[in-house]
Amino acid sequence: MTVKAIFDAVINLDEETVKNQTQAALDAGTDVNTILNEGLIGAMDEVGELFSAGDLFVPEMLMAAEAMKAGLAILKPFLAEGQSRSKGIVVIGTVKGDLHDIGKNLVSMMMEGAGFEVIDLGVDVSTEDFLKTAEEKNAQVIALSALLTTTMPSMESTIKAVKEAGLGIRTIIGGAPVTQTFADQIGADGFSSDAPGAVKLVKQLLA
Ligand code: B1M
Repeated sequence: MTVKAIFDAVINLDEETVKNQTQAALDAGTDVNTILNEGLIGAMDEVGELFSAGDLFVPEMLMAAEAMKAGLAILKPFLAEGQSRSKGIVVIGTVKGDLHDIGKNLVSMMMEGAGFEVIDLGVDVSTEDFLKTAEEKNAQVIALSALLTTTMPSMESTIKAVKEAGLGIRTIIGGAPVTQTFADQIGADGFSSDAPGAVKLVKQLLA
């Protein structure tokens, strides 16, 4: 049993081994933050790099994310507040009128894997719900996903409302039809074409 075994099991998409090794590491008294940062989060960073390099594809990335989440579920009771500080709070959702959630879920999982607290509002999320939740939870970032050209305007209205609220909340957008040009046009703070890129973007915005 080593933290490396947890890391390797995530890379190998082996959810059962991730669960067993995470439990074994806890039983052996390994520090929770070491398991989290060097085992689970470290592996997801590596998965992101492999994806960006074209050495790993979306299905594998989803499986790795599921394996990581299984380990995270075991650690959760031990991650007492204040012990393992979140890197930031992100409110995420698929915009109003849009029911596609596979890519958004991937972004959400990768962000959790990277150590952010993610509040996932699901699909068909209104501007009001994004803003209200971000305000209530003191989120630093609102992350918007859209898969339909017809729902992209919803991103613009949400970003406009966020700016008007003047709370300093940053916005990032993504989804198959979304481009950097569109992000610039509507005043988003960032755009990424994929989930690992969205994680990098949030890390940069909150650095
Ligand atoms: Co729909 N659909 N769909 N669909 N669907 C598309 C998007 C479409 C391109 C298919 C096509 O015509 N070729 C087309 C949109 C055309 C357009 O607007 N230009 C389309 C359509 C038309 C529709 C309906 C209108 C069909 C109908 O009913 N007539 C309808 C709309 C329903 C609605 O939302 N109101 C509809 C419904 C559905 C299903 C429910 C059947 C299903 C969704 C199931 C679900 O999500 N739970 C579905 C699916 C599966 C697709 C396709 C085939 C696959 C989408 C997907 O999950 N890809 C899609 C065609 C396609 O994209 N090839 C299509 C895998 C996923 C991992 O990728 O979501 O792109 P993706 O996420 C990527 C990046 O985009 C990025 O990261 C991920 C990779 O790392 N990303 C972000 C995503 N969000 C991000 C946020 C970020 C950063 C990056 O920061 C915040």
